[in-house]
Order: sequence, then C-alpha cells, then structure tokens
Amino acid sequence: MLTLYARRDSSNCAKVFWLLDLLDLPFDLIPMGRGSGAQDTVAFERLTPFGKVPVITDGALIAWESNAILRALAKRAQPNTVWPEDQRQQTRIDGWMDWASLSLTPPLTRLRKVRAAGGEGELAAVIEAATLLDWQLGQSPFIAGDTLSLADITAAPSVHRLGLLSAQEPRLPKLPHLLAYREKLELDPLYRLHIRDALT
Ligand SMILES: N[C@@H](CCC(=O)N[C@@H](CS)C(=O)NCC(=O)O)C(=O)O
Repeated sequence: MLTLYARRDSSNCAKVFWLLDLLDLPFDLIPMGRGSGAQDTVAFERLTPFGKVPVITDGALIAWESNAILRALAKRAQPNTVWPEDQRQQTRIDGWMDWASLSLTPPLTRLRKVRAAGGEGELAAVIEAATLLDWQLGQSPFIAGDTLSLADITAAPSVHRLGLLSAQEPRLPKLPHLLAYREKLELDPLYRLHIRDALT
C-alpha cells in the first residue's frame, strides 16, 4: 500500500494528489508539513534528507522530490498515457518537467514571496518563462504533445498561479495560448480539485 506524507495546500504535493487520483491508486495519507498539525516529524525526517513534503513510501521504496514521485507512480501504473513507456516520449515529457521546475516555477515563487512581504519583486523572469510556455502551447495542445502528461501536472501549480497573477498585474502580457490552455485545464475536475481549488 502506498503511503503519502503531504499537505493539500502545497504546490508540490498537489501534483502528487492529482496523479494518484488520475491513476486511481489507493493510498494512506499522513498529513505532514507546515500547518498540517503533524506530530510524528521524527519518523518522517528519517524518510527524507530534506524534511520537505511530499514523500511517498511503497513497501521498501521511499521517494521524495515531487517529480521523482510522479515518475515512480507513473512507472508503477503502466501502461498509462501521462508518461508512456516509449523512451522518446518519456524523454520529451521529462525535459518539460525539468523546465517547469527549474525555469517556470522559481521566478514565480520568488515574485510571490517578495510580494507577500510587501515588496515589488522581479517580473521580467516571470514574463520570460510565461512567454516561452505560451509559445510552446501554440505548438501543441498540451505541453509535451497532444495529450495531458506529467509535464502538464508538473507545470499546473504555476499555470494556475500565473492566472492569479495576471488578474492583478497589468504588466503581464496577454498570452492567448496559455489562457486557452488554462481554460481547458479548468474543465478537468481533477485539475479543479487538486490545483485550482487547493492552491492560492
Ligand atoms: N523540490 C521539492 C520541494 C519540496 C518543498 O519545498 N516542499 C514544501 C511544500 S511545497 C515544504 O515541504 N515546505 C515546508 C513544509 O510544508 O513544512 C519537491 O519538488 O518536492
């Protein structure tokens, strides 16, 4: 049986909640992380060198880092369309997952933190990443191709938060492919539940 240590209002956990639901994988949830009321943090810290959520265990398998968890779950539930076994497709999806985590999310996270503390923050890097994503979504209906994949799930918290930012930030350019893509994701009940309605 899978055990997930996580909290619902964390972006990295939200990706994992979405995939577990999509793959219909049963799991035990141990609430963990800031504000979760977790008691047994010592046992948790033995599982991960960083003390961050999400973490999953599956028998002897322990996985931390949300993208590694997504791949471990997708591997466990083959065949599936979100991370197909074909190496060429997997590599393309992996590339976009890394891009989302390394180039899309960090400037947005930095901006949100600075603004939450009352500062202005650096908008240019957010615009650069969002514009690249918009361009890519002009090439294919989903980030890594014709169907929803782990790349979309990885990027989803930032896609949602870019939508929240665009409502308050007139300097964010209109990005029509990104807007249409977010509207399409919002038709997906699992995106609504785990991303849109779970994350601020
Ligand atoms: N790169 C890691 C980041 C993990 C991370 O920073 N998790 C945050 C929540 S999104 C966390 O554990 N924060 C402290 C806490 O909730 O106690 C991943 O993708 O899993």
